[in-house]
Formats: sequence, C-alpha cells, structure tokens
Amino acid sequence: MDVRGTPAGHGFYMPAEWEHHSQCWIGWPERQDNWRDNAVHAQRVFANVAKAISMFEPVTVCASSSQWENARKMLPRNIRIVEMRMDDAWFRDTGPTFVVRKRASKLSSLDRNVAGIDWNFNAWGGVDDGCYNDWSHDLLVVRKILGVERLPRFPQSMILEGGSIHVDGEGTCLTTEECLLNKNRNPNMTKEQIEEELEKYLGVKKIVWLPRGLYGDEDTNGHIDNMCCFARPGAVLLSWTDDETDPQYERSMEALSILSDSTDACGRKLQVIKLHIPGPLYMTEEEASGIVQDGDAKPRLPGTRLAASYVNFYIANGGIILPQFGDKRRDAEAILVLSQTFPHHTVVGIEGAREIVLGGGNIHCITQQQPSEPTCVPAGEEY
Ligand code: KQY
Repeated sequence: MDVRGTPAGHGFYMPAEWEHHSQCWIGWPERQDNWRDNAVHAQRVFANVAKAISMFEPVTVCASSSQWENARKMLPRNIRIVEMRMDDAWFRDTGPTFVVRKRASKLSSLDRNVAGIDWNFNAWGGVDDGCYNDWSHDLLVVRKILGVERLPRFPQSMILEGGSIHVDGEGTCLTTEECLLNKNRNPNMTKEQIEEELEKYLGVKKIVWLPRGLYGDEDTNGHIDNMCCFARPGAVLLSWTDDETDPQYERSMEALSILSDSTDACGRKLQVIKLHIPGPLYMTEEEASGIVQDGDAKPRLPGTRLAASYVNFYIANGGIILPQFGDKRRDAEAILVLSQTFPHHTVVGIEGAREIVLGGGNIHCITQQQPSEPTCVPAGEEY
C-alpha cells in the first residue's frame, strides 16, 4: 500500500541497525559481467553470509527464476528463498529502507508500525556514469519485498542508496558529500534540500557530512557504509590507515577531524574507533579475466584498487557478520576490534569476502535488515 505524506509525518523513523530485526533480506548474484566465473565464487560467499546471519535471525534470499533451484541447493532449509528478478544483488541499495514507529500519530491512519521507503535509484550514477545501464528490475525490488510482507510503502523521488546513509536511531545520520552531492544523483537539489528530505524520511535531526568515502570506492562514489558507521549512540567506527603514502590516509584524517569536532543529535561528542583497512588489495589478471567484459556493466580492470573495508559489516540480532580478506594481520585485528566494540555480540568472520569486493561492495551492501514491528503506544498515552 502506498502512503501519502512522509515517514516522519506518520511518526516513523529509521532505527539503528543494532535494534531487533524480524529478518534479513539478501539478493542472489548472477550477472556474468560483474561476478567472475559465472558468479560461482560470489554465490558461495553470499551463501556463507546468509548461513551466518541465519544463526541469529531469519533470512530471506531472493533469486531469479533461472537461479532459484541453484540457490535452493546451495542454501539450508531454514533460509527462505523467494523468486525475484533484479539487475544485481545489492539489497542495501535496492531494497527498502525500513522505518518503524513506537508511538501512534493522531494524524496517521496507518495500522502498521513498520514500513519501507522506496527511494529512487539510478544504478549509482545513471547511464554511462553508473554501474550498469538498465536498472528497471532493481526499481521494483522494494515494491516486491513490501508486497510479500504486506507493509506500507513511502515512495520517494530523490535518488538515494541505503549504503549512502547510516543512522544511530536517535536522530543522527552519517553520510558523504562525495555521494549525496554528486551531480550524477540529484543534480537539481541543494545540500539543504537533501538534508530536508533525509529529516522527513529517516526521522533524523542532525546530519554529519564527511567529505569523502573510502579511496577506490568508485562504484558508489564513496558510500558511507565502506567508510564509517555507528557502533552505538555517540561512537563510530572509521576506516583507517597509518600509511601516509596511501591515498586513503588523507581521507581518513579528514574524516577523523570532522567526526572529532562533531556532536550527534543528542549533543554527545562522537567517539571515533579506528578500524584499519586491509591490504591495499588489487584486482588480479585472473580475476578480471573471469568477468564477461562485453556486457551492460562497467568494465572491471586488472590492477584496480579494491574498495575493501571492515566497516562494511552487518549487525544481526546478537551477531556481527564481518568480511575477511585474507590479510591475516588485519583480519584478526578487525575481529578483535569488533569483539571489543560489540561485547554482547558474537563476531563471525566470513572468509573469501574478497569475492564480494570484486563486485564493488561487501556484506553490508548485500544485506537489508527488516526491523521487528514495535508495539505502538497509542497517541496521547505516551509515558
Ligand atoms: O556499497 C554498497 N552499498 C553497494 C555497492 C554496489 C556496487 C555495485 N557494483
């Protein structure tokens, strides 16, 4: 059901990822011009991500009709598989941004307390500048998911991907200028107009802008979910390097200085936890040669710096699902930092996450949490 008005107008806001989920949605990779060797390696890693998350919360995987049987064979029975066509498998960006409300609004006739935002989408930059030129099936993913769940839909004409925003659930949003102010997204909107839409749709009051995302994250134009995320209210994890010769150094330093000078919507000074990036890692000849390069997708070239970051993890109910890249020292360090940062969660490292970064993202980018539906306090009975 399409809703008129904005989520905030109906009393909704986007909860933090650490709030309880009813399930996690994941797409199934198959396009040969993005996933090498007919997507077999990516499918193995996606399946491992789905299995790891399913130890903590229900998982639904969406696969095209031609992949449904293969996905069914590769995934255990406790994972639901729904047939769904899509252009690629990045549900963080093409799935709904779920919002909830805990208090009824007198102005709202909605009888559900969880709903989804359907942002506009142009495959990360539109024809020629984006990742592929036909995203017509991606545009339907939100309606299909909300339809399966019988949840209300808030349509939005502004182009935005879920990986370009992070919230603390207490009124603060983190994002990057490199992505949201990029002329390939909403060229006719000012920063103030974009802020206004974020406030009305995510229910936030304060937006912390980092100038740039992770070095090499050209697919997304610097999504925040590779660079920085909330660990809890008042604390963020930041992709980091101590190597002054690495172009990432300048970006991390710039972000650190802004974050350290920022307060959140509740007036707290932000604590910054550094999370070292792996590598640097580059696409090999062998990897690039396994990708069909004559398709509709942007070419993948050997020697390209991979946008690899441990910040791109997923918070499940009681679990942290963390990419591992085969950099022994940094992989182990990331497990340690995340275990200390989330002492009440079990950290599960996913080996072979390099296969996802070869496609342009990581675990956070391929997942979409659906928050549990709160029991709503009736309007006028707040306590
Ligand atoms: O960072 C993300 N949220 C998604 C990455 C998508 C890359 C498309 N090739």
